[in-house]
Amino acid sequence: MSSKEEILNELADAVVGGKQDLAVELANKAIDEGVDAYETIMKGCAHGMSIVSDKYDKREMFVPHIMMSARAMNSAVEVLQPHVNVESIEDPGHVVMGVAFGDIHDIGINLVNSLLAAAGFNVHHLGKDVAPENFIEAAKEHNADVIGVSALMTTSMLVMKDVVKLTSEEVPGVKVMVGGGPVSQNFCDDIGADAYAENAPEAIKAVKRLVAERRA
Ligand code: B12
Repeated sequence: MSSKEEILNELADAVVGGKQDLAVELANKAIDEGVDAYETIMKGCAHGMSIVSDKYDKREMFVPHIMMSARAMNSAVEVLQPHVNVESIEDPGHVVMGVAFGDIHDIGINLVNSLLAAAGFNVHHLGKDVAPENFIEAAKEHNADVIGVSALMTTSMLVMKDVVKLTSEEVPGVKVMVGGGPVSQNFCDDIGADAYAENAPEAIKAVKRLVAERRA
């Protein structure tokens, strides 16, 4: 029998190494041995992915490796997500999520979406390269509490400003949350968005706060 730390470290290593089958095997092992599923996602999968991003920045890893790591991470998260203890809130809130127009980076937002769904939120994911009007349409259709926009490029992050403007004109009261590599709290304040979060766990906290504010 392996210790919890061993399983989490091995899972993080499997993500870093892009070993999909091993990552799935370790995710199943974590469940079998009673390791908390949320902790396994954060300390195994997400931790592995943050090592990968650091290695990319230091030019120790390249894009093909990152794609293999993301695939391994997503497969492990798929195994773990149904085991996360969902809070028993009757209607925890509807969140429309998407990657800003012109941007196809979706590894990070997929991680945020998995944790939001695991936390019990109704997530309506619009995918990547989403025009501002499509966020608004979806917010109307799903009676959204929060719109979440992701951008990984300094060009596409500018689209967030249009989403904020259209939201206040067409669906006033709906909250806008922004995130992704180049985005910061300062940028969030500048464009008048309601929340910024640096990573997936912080995004969950932000959505909880925004839903509560909207319904207050
Ligand atoms: C993987 C990758 C790709 C993959 C994307 C695959 C995919 N399906 O996502 C591919 C190869 C396709 C790609 C393409 C390009 N890429 Co690229 N890519 C990356 C890379 C290496 C990793 C990004 C990543 O996945 N990180 C891991 C995840 C887990 O982290 P994350 O996204 O930051 O997400 C976390 C948080 O930010 C937050 N978060 C994310 N979204 C949201 C949303 C909300 C609402 C909230 C609250 C929080 C939140 O939570 C997440 C989890 O904790 C980065 C470099 C880097 N170090 O970031 C470059 C990078 C983003 N790419 C870059 C560029 C330039 C490009 C290309 C233009 C290259 C080219 N010339 O073709 C194209 C863009 C095409 C397009 N139109 O979008 C630049 C952007 C530069 C800039 N500042 O504008 C970067 C920074 C590389 C660099 N240093 O130059 N890329």
